[in-house]
Amino acid sequence: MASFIYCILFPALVTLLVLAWADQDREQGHTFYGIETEIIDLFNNQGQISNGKFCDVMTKCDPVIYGFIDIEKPISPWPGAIRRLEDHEYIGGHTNTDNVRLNKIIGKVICGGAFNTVNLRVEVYDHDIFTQSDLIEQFNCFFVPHIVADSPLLSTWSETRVCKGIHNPNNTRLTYRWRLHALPASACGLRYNEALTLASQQKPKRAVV
Ligand SMILES: [Ca+2]
Repeated sequence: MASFIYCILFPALVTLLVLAWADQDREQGHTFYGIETEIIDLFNNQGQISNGKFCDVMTKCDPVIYGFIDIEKPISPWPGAIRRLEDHEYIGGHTNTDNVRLNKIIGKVICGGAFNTVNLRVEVYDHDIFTQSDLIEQFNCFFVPHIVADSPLLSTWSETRVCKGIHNPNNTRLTYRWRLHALPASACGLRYNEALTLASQQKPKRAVV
């Protein structure tokens, strides 16, 4: 009898308690999400770097763009939660152009916990062959994700918004949009694209924010 209690009944009770706790956790708004952001257009009409000087003398800029979805320190000054260069996601590199149509999506898996403001941080450099790259602009692209879809397939984009440039805002402009969807707990720890594949194979489950 004792072995039945210890080997079967007790583990079963523990499992039930854990599942009940997990359900309560979801009901309270602590669940798993995928955030997607699309970096749409970069405008730098005057071909300037962050201090107002021109990127290049004879040619247009050579913009190299990086992005990072910051949910840990969204309203902190740069670099916020970016700790290493590798944290940045490479968005694209272009030569001899001031304005760029990007349409590049980057996503992030949120493993439980609550969050409010999100900051898509975007950094743009002018690449030079013989000298160090010059900073064109650092952008804060804030949003509060108030709509969450049950699955990636049901997720819809927000309206297009304009990021805030912090060095040369009268010259530079960047547009973006966002969307948010629920993820299964098993997506936690995966890269965003892996999580997306996993979620698309599962039946949608209602998320609560
Ligand atoms: Ca250049």
